[in-house]
Amino acid sequence: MQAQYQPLTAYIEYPVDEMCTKAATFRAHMQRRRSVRSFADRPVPRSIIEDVILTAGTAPCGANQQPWHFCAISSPAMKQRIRSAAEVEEQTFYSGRAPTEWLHALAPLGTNASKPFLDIAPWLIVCFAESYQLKEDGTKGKNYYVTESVGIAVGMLISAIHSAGLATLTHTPSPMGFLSDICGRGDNERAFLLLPVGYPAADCQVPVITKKPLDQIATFFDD
Ligand code: IYR
Repeated sequence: MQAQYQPLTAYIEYPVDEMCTKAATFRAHMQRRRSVRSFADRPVPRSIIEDVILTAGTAPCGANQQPWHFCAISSPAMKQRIRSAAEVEEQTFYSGRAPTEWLHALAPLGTNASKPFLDIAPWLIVCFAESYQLKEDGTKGKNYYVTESVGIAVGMLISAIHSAGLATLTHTPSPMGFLSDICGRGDNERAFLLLPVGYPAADCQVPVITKKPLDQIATFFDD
């Protein structure tokens, strides 16, 4: 297929001082984001969930293949099924499957096998990665940079949720095969991440953690 180009009309250039303010303001905004494990059961309008998913769908990705699918669940019965199945997996994880070193790394977060947020949060967004395409004639097509692409999309999804004023958690029950069954997704997709979305509970507590400073996460070569 021949490439087709059009002018970049959507780009907006800001004066440098305004760029500096924007970058710093956005940083401060993102630094207020916390992973939340304790949600209120207050409802969240579906249109917000549609918008944050559409934001994720703008993510850059390998060959523009958009190898993702998002299942947005507010059905109480489905949330209950997901919670029950996740807690079965988590029980085995915390009581034997997880190596001691892993449990040691999780200790500062205080997590355990109980996952009430899975049926209390008003929405669950289950993110699937399309490992390969399944064409109409039944043949398979290759997708490129699937993990990178879906990782970027989910990062944008989390930012969009935070920006809307809601809280979420990157939840990874492992293994996640039960999510494909409950959501009815095909063999060419694998569950990537589960995000409960909603308001934090009024008495929500978060672990005391710090993020690495700039000199530990970046090296500049600019002299
Ligand atoms: N899936 C488990 C364990 C867990 C693993 C990591 I890495 C975390 O950052 C947090 C939890 C759970 O959800 O409890």
